[in-house]
Amino acid sequence: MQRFNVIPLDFQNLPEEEQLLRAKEFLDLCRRRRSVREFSDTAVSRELIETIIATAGTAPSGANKQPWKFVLVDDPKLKREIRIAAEKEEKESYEHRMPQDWLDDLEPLGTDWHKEFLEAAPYLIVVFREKYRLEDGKQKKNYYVDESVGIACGFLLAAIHNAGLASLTHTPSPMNFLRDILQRPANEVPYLLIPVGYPKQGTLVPDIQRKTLDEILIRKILNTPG
Ligand code: IYR
Repeated sequence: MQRFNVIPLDFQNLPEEEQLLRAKEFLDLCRRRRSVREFSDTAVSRELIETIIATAGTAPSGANKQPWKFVLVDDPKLKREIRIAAEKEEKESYEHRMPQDWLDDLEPLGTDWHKEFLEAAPYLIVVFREKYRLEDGKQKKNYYVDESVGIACGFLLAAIHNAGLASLTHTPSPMNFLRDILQRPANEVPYLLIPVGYPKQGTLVPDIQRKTLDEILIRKILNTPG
């Protein structure tokens, strides 16, 4: 295998105050992101949503294989088909498959098997992970596929929020029906379903709290703050 050519790194050295300012602004932005389950029918421009998906595609990935596909759905007929199939699985899950502990953990969030948002949101982004690639009819390996696609979804969610749109990370289970409905090949496995749009006016969200920094950060460092 030939090595890639190398090019100078495009890297911006920022003054420290600006670094901290940007980091704090980004934290503040991310703190205001919430999962939304009620969408208005306000349209989202194609250019905006496609720019956001391009951002997800900038994520790092194992051996740069970029093992992801983003299926963008706005067709009401397809959205309805997805809703019907998702609700069928979710009803079965909520009523028979999910253990009581799980149902108890979801109770405060008020979720159930009804998935109106799958039709209400102007766009659904269905993320697929490519468990292998097909090149000249041969199966080629991808690496760290779950990690890579998870990171790309992180970029995607941040880009959606940054653009002033709302989203939900929805994981109907099992979700293989998405491959059939969206006619994706056997090497692609559905990973996450993300409705995107504007929140319905007056949307209420659960008053949840994020863990504090001291709860999530374990410091093994020599430097004392100064
Ligand atoms: N997939 C189901 C259940 C569900 C599971 C978790 I973990 C959540 O944080 C939220 C919902 C659903 O979408 O309702």
